[in-house]
Amino acid sequence: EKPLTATQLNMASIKGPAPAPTSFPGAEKLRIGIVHARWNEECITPLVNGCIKNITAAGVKPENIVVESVPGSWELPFGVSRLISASQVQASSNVSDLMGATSLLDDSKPATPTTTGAKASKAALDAVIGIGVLIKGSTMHFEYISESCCSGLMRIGLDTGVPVILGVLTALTEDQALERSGVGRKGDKGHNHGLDWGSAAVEMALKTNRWA
Ligand code: DLZ
Repeated sequence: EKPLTATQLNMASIKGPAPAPTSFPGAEKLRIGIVHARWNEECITPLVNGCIKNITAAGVKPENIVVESVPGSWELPFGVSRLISASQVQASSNVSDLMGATSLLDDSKPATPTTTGAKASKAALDAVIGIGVLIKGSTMHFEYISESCCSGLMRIGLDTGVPVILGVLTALTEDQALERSGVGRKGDKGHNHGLDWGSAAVEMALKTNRWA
C-alpha cells in the first residue's frame, strides 16, 4: 500500500516534528526559562508568545516561566548560561528575584522580586529556550553569529545537563523568518515554530528529570 502524499495529508511540507506528546504529567512542577534576543522583534514577539502558549497548555504554571531578553542572538548563549546558573544558585539560597513571564519584552520595568524571604527559594530551571531570529544580510555577520550561537547553545545543554532548546531561526530572507513565526505575508501565516519549541522544552524537562 502506497503511503499518503503530503497533499493528501493536507500538509504543505513534510518538514517539522511529528505531533508532540499530548499529555505532560508532572509539568505542573516544572520551571522553564526563555531568553530571547530583541533583534527582528516582529518575529520575536510571536515566537516567545507561541512558546508560552504551549508551555502553559502543557500544564506549567505561568509564574514558573521566566522570561529574560538580551540584545541579539550573539548574546543568547551567555544569557542562557547565566540564567541557568543564577537559577541554580537561587534554588540553594532563600532569595528569588528572577522575573516572571509578565516582564515579557518590557525591560522598562525594573526586575521586581517575585517572592522574598526564608521560604522564597524556587526550584532551578528544568529547561531553557534560547530564541533569536537571524536574517541573512550582505556581509558574513549572519554566518558567524548563526554558527556561534547554535553551537554555544548546544554546548550549554551538554555541559550543564539542563536541556537547552534551539529557538533560533536562521532565515535567508525576511519572508522566511515571518513564515516561521506564524506571521507570514500575503495571507499565508505559515507556522509559529515557537509552539514546537515550547512543547520541546516541557518534553525534554520531564524526560531529563526521569533520566536523572
Ligand atoms: C549585528 C547583528 C546583525 C547584523 N544581525 C542580527 C540579526 O539578524 N539577528 C540578531 O539576533 N542579532 C543581530 N545582530 C546583533 C548581534 O547578535 C549582537 O547583538 C551584536 O553584535 C552585539 O554583540
